This record gives sequence, C-alpha cells and structure tokens, in this order.
Amino acid sequence: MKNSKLKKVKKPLTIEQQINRRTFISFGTFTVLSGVAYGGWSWLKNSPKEIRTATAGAKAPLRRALNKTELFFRNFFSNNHLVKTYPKERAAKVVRYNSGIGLKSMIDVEDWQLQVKKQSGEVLNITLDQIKALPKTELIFDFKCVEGWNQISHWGGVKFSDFITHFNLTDQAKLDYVGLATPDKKYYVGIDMPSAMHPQTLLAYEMNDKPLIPKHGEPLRLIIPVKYGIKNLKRIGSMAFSNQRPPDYWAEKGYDYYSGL
Ligand SMILES: Nc1nc2c(c(=O)[nH]1)N[C@H]1C(S)=C(S)[C@@H](COP(=O)(O)O)O[C@H]1N2
Ligand SMILES: [Mo]
Repeated sequence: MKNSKLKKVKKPLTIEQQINRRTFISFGTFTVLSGVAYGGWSWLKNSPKEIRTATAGAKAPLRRALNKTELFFRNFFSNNHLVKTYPKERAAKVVRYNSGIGLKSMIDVEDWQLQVKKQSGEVLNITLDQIKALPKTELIFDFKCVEGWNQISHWGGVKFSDFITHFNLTDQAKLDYVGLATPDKKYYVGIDMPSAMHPQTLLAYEMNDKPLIPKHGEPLRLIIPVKYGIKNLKRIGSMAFSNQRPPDYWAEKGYDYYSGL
C-alpha cells in the first residue's frame, strides 16, 4: 500500500480567534481612514489662502472647489427653469428683517435716482417714476438666507430684463456681470448676467402691495430668487456693467461668489 499523502487540513478558527481577527481588521481600517481624514484636513488647514480678488478669505483649494461647482451648475442654468411660486395668501404679513448694511445714512427718497453706469463710462440717471411706468411684475416665492431661515414673501416691481430693454441697455447685458451698490457704497453685490436676466429677477419697489419701507430697501431693491438673500441688495443706488466680477461684500469675506440656489 502506497503511503497515502497526509492532507494538511486547515483547522477551523475558534470563535475567539475569529473575534480577534475581526477586531484587528476593523481597528486597522479605522486607523487608516482616520489617518486619511486627518491628512486631508491638515492639508486643507495648511493650504494657502486664496489671492484676494473679488473673493477673499477662503483657502485656495476650497475656493477652487466652489468655482468648479459654479461652472457645473451654470451649465444647468436656464431661463426656462422657474423658481417655485406661491399664492398671495401664503406670503408672510410680517416680513423678517435681516441686516441693514448700507441703509444707515439718510437718503431723500424724493430725490433718489438710480445711477446706471455703462461700460463706456456713460451714466444714466433714472427716477423711480420712470421705473414705475414700466409693466409691473409680482412675485411670491420662498426667500432663503444663508443664515438658515426662509420665508415666503411677496414683491412687486419691474423685471430686470424689461428694465434692460426699456432703457436700451441690451448691449450692456451682453457683458458677463452687473454690479449693484447702495448709495453710500457700503453694501455691494456682483451678479452673473444670466441670473440677472432670469425672468423672475426684479427691481422691486413694493412688498405686500405697498411701497418698500426703509428696512426692506426703500425705494428700490433687487429681488433675485435664483440666489441666496445676500445677493438681494436693498436700497440700490447704482448699477454698473462689466466682464470682470464686480466687488461683492460677502464674497470678500469668504462666501461663495455665485451663491446660487
Ligand atoms: N443694503 C443691504 N442689502 C441687503 C443686506 C444688507 O445688509 N444691506 N442683507 C442681505 C441679506 S443677508 C438678506 S438675507 C436680505 C434680507 O432682506 P430683508 O431684510 O428684507 O428680509 O437682504 C440682503 N440685502
Ligand atoms: Mo442673508
């Protein structure tokens, strides 16, 4: 009889050994993943701040990510895509007031004029009556602030795009951006032109069917429902057109320039 080869039989692991093995694997995985997370975090933490342009204050890689996200979302932006609207009854009667940068100085509403600066340097001065003479558009939508609140509110005014057509600014609207500022220049925003020309973007002079009150931006404010509240500048004093990002109050403090919804 041949020597039967003795097959080496693998002894099954005891329960205790199995537990030890799993503990080892989980703990090892945890350690490796923590290392990766810590590495990523400290890389971001030690990365340089962005170079101050229209935006500032954020880490350079974070800003790159925000700008990439903007490009991604801009591809989907469409003037046919409308923000959800609501019936009038749903609009808040007591409208929340957020902040009043650029609203502190006194202005004479009777004397107020909107200063429109063309890229050529030419300036138009437009009165509130001229603006009110245009067709009025109403909008009831859910206003959203980056600070975490939202509220359905009701606005009336002229469509930004109607304003552009009426005042022969069509060539200006071919530029990439429009910048808006309060009369004292203490609050200012930059808006990409597709968002400004969106059919629901308003130069609003009414809230709840009444003229705007000072804290909500008397006599004229921007209502741009495709953006967060920060871009909805109250008390517009001037408007300018350019191909460069106009200065933007919150973007200079680290917030996303685009701030789209
Ligand atoms: N001039 C000016 N406009 C402004 C602001 C501001 O401080 N000053 N705050 C913005 C922010 S962060 C928000 S959420 C909305 C709030 O508008 P409301 O106070 O009419 O609710 O206004 C925006 N427009
Ligand atoms: Mo806000």
